[in-house]
Amino acid sequence: MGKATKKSPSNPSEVNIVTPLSQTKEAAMRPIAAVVFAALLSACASSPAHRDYTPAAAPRTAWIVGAEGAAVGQAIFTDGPHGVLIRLEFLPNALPPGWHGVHLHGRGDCSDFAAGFQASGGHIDMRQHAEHGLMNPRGPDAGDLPNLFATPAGPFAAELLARSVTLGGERIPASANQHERAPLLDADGAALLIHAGPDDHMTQPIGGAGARIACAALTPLP
Ligand SMILES: [Cu+2]
Repeated sequence: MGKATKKSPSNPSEVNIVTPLSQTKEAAMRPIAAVVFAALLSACASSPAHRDYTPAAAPRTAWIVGAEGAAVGQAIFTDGPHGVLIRLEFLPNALPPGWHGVHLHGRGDCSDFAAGFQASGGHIDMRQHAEHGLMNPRGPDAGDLPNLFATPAGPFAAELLARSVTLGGERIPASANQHERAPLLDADGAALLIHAGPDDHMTQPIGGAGARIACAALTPLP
């Protein structure tokens, strides 16, 4: 702390804070609440994202294929104004118990389960951003997602919002309402990959998440 933080009596915001309230707190809050409420109403009414959003594609469901090539659950992808909502539903014992990294990879191909799902390629937009990691100041990739926790027994499920992608085939440029969104259903599709261990959201290139153990492929409809 240096000279920049030195208190100045001429700072108007500081004067406002120390001025004693001549009215009760409740009475003071009433006009503020009315202004905030009016502002919320007008924001909702004027936001194109709330009023006019047309999904880039209809919702899609894909099997989640495990390392043995059998279905271990399903992934439902729904396009929305702020990203793609992904609901994951797993059968009992679908994954080893514990945390698992989840990413969107650049190719909709889960056919090579015996080879560790290498056909799904790297993370979406790996080359467009400097680094991987949701907690990395120089990241993230569009395909980076929060971790998932697999329970020791019984079915389990999760929902994730992938904010940097669209379920359509065209890239959505950045605008006043949202940042750039990469297409999942471009020519070679995309895949949701689940890794053996957790993603630390920082380490290159995949957060130390380890092997690919499950995969759900999305490909454009013929
Ligand atoms: Cu990955």
